[in-house]
Amino acid sequence: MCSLCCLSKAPNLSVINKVHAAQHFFPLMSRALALAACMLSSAEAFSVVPRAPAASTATSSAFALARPRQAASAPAATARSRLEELEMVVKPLKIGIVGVTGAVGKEIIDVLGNRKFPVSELRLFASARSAGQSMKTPFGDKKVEEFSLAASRECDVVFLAVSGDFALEWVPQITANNGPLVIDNSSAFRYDKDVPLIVPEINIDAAKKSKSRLIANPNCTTAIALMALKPLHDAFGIKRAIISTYQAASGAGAEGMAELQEGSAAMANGKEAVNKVFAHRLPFNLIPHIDKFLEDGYTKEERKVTWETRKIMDLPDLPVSCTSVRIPTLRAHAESITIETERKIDMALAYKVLGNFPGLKLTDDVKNNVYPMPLTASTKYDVEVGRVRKNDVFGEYGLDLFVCGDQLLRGAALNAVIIAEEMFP
Ligand code: 2RA
Repeated sequence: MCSLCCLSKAPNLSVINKVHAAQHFFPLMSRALALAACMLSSAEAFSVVPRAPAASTATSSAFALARPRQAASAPAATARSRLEELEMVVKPLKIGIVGVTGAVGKEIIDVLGNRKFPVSELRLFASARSAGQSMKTPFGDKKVEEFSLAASRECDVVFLAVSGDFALEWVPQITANNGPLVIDNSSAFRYDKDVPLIVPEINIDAAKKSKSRLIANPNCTTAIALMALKPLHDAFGIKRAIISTYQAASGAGAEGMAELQEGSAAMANGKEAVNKVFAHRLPFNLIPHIDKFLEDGYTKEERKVTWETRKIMDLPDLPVSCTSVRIPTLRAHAESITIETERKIDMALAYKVLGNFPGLKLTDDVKNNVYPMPLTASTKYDVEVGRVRKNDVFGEYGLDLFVCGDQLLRGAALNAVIIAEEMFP
């Protein structure tokens, strides 16, 4: 039986996960085509199939909701009418990206192309300095425009990959009077109670229920950690978490990456490395300092992990302590995580829920030296999780694990694009 047929009949996968899986087997397949294939290869794919309870709350994905629920029990529709339904589901959108010359902006363009996002028009916005430049995109060569409110409001979705100050100034004006949906990568509005803060596989429902025209994309470190913590919380209940991070230069943008690359090249040639972006030289070093220090001794980066974990997981009192460290890797963050749990750990269940969670790849075969690493997680959509073991301090009620995810993808562009996919079925 072909992979797609197997997928379409998989009993405990929702359609969104079948689509995820189909795209995993056939990376160049567009999301629409993957959905069509899953739909056409089995009438069962139309039903809202209950998933393993611990795997995800993403059963109400856009595609799941977009499909007619009654189709599950209705007589099988013809292939033609299913394709017609599909065309209704995937409506091309006018997309604007602000900050296209930065590392995240460029990734958003690529992710839209790779995922065959239905784009009717792509507008690339940047500062006056970059306006007029031509950029090659999967949607053809495009000219960069200077950002303007009027032009951004002509879009259906606007991705912001710029500073928090820019977001504070412009988001209220872009979204005013039912303006475009804005997906903001900055931290400006993340802690506003009326603004959904979303990792789509975890809490897309919060965005769907919200009236807000703004959705905040989380801090990269938080998004990567939560891809593993959510299924573990559903299975065992997380009581507290301690996280130590190993964060790549890309967290400081294209300038941070350039400083690492140029500094490493300089040192390899016996010269000094210059540091302007980072507080100290990054090559052959690590720096336990990301973002500014707060009164309590934590850095703001570390507190973002605490605040955002609580909001996304809807666990307002969860104790989370984080130490954030910048290391000389280019674009994947790694994190060592210890959790204490409410319920006894069952290792088989832990592996099962981690292995089933969409967007997470169980990478844990220590006999063969397989574990998450920046080397293997970079440029990948999935977050890797491994080194999963009971924790000696918390005994039966604790786990240690190691995660690694691409900072520019799950930590920024990919997360933002999946949000848009889910919001515009
Ligand atoms: C960093 N988390 O790694 C930040 C970027 N959002 O610096």
